[in-house]
This record gives sequence, C-alpha cells and structure tokens, in this order.
Amino acid sequence: MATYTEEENRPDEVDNFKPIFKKYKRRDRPLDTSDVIDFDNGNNLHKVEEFKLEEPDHLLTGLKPVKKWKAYCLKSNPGFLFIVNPFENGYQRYWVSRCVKDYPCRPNVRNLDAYMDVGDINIWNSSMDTYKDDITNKECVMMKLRWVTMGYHYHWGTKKYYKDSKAPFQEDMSSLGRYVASAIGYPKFSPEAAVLNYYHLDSSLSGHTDHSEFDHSAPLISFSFGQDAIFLIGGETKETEPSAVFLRSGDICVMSSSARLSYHAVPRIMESSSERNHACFDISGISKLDTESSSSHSCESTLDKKIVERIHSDNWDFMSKYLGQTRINFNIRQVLEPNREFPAES
Ligand SMILES: O=C(O)CCC(=O)C(=O)O
Repeated sequence: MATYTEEENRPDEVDNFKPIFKKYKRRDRPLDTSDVIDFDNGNNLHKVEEFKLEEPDHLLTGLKPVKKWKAYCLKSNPGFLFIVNPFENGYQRYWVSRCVKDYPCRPNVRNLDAYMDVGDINIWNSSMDTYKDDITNKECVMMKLRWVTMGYHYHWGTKKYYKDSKAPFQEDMSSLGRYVASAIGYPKFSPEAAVLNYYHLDSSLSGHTDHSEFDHSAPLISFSFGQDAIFLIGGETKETEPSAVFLRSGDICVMSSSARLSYHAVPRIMESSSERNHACFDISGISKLDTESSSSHSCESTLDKKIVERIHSDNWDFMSKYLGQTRINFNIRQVLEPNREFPAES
C-alpha cells in the first residue's frame, strides 16, 4: 500500500529511481540489503564520510552532548547528512508520546479530517478507550492516522503553503529542530512547518522532492522513531540512481545544500531487528530527580521538567504496542526566507 502517489516524471527523463524503489518495496522475493548503507552493522560505509559537527553552547535534555554524536555525509551527495541516534536512552519515549497524544490534536491538520469527523477528540485517548488491548486493530482511528501537519500547513493537493493556513509550531519540536540545525552549521534555522508521517509495516512513500518551501538554503531535518525503514536518496532528477540507507529509531537525516531538492523515498518499513530499540526506550537510567540536575546544565529548564515528567507518567505498554507496528517520522522545514513575508499571491 502506497502512502502517497508518486510525482510525475518529467518528459523524456530516464528514470533510474523507480527500479531501485521497486527493488526494495517488492515482497514477492527475499529482500537484498547488500547495497544498503547500515551504520549499525558497518555495511557500505565506503559510501559515506564523517561530517564535522559544531558544538552548540548548551545541552538539550534528552540528547547526548554533540561531541558524542556520529555524523556522516554521503560522498555522492554531500548535502545529505546522517546522524546516528543522538538521543539518550529512554528519551525517545517523550517524542513518541508527543507524536501520538498531542501533535495529532487540533488545530493541527490530519489526513483523517478529509474523510471522517474526528472533531476535537483526542485520537489517542479515544483509541485507548475503545480498543484497550487491541490498539493495532485496523479499524482503530489511531491506525488510520497517516499524517499531521503543523506550523504552516503543507497542502498536499496544491503542494503549497498559504499565509493564513497555519497552526502554532510547538516549542519543544522547534527547540529540537534549532538545536540539530546549529550542530550542522545552520544556527539561524527557523522551524516553520512540520510534516509528521505515521507508517505501518505495509506502508511506503514514493519518490518525490520537497520543493514547496520558499527558502531552499535552509535544511530539511527529519527524525525517525519506532520501526526501521529503508530510505532512498537520489539527485535533483530521477536520472540519478539513489543510494539506500537504513533509518532506525532515533536517527536523524538532513537534506541540505546539494541534497535539499533531491528525490527521496521510503520504499520499505521493516520490523526493527536491532538491539537498539530496546535501549532506545529503556527509562531505567532516568531518575525523576533528573528534572533538577538537567535544568542546571540547560537553558531550556521548563522543557526539561516536562520531558522527564512525561516519560514517567505515560502508559508505555500501550504505546509500545502501537509503535511495534509503526514508524513515526517528523520532518521540520523552514518555509520563508529570513525576514521575508509570504509572497503576495499566497
Ligand atoms: O519518512 C521519511 O523518512 C521521509 C518523509 C518525507 O520524505 C516527507 O515527508 O516528505
């Protein structure tokens, strides 16, 4: 089942993207991952080189200090950056919780709004109430949630943003986006729109470019949580054969400079087989007292407290059942050029 439709090919364009997309999507033969860049298992690392990060002047709760991050760029498209899970163990629970409980609430826009009246109910709470031990039932509203937009809403039909179509951009996601942007050399990055994608094990996302933002000099920063994915990154036309890379829970990828307008796709979601997911969501090392210690080394103390409290109060058994069948991605975009308004016609 495709999550979205594929963008049309340009006339006369040789398409070297689609065959690779199909190779990883098809389920009628064993999956060959021998060409996939895999940072956990060290496969195909000759295709990447280390990327030097910049140390921001503060820490952000839930992330390791930047000097401990491992970041790479793709040799064939150096604007594509990959940061191997920089989250401290357990802290990804916070982001998963926000993505399932809060970000799908109004005034954010959901795919569901087009065909069912979910109104102002909290989709997660009502799914928990109705489906109790069966959250992954296909009839459950939560399993029908495919995307959420926030900040300036991306309009799928017109592929545009509109000046008056926007919801507040959540402060915690904004801090996270700005922090990662600083580390990769974009200290002035301004998060203005986010697309959240909820994939299940049979989902895929066809080849496309994200070109609707007005400022392509700003990076697009993309986070993965839950099940694994194979991600394809190509070039500005489909003629470029894409490279494949595994994205696992906590990984961040960035499309910047030469890769900002590159074709990309998610042909495959796979059950996470790595040891990593166990550690990612293990909160045994996070004491409730961390609220105090973390605020002393960070300038974002209100957020610190909120994160630690949330991690300890959630019904994680329920959430992890949902996440066992789901990959959540959010990607953060700057829409406007700095100090610029929307063009008049928007
Ligand atoms: O799920 C991903 O990693 C990519 C999402 C994406 O390409 C998009 O939302 O435009």
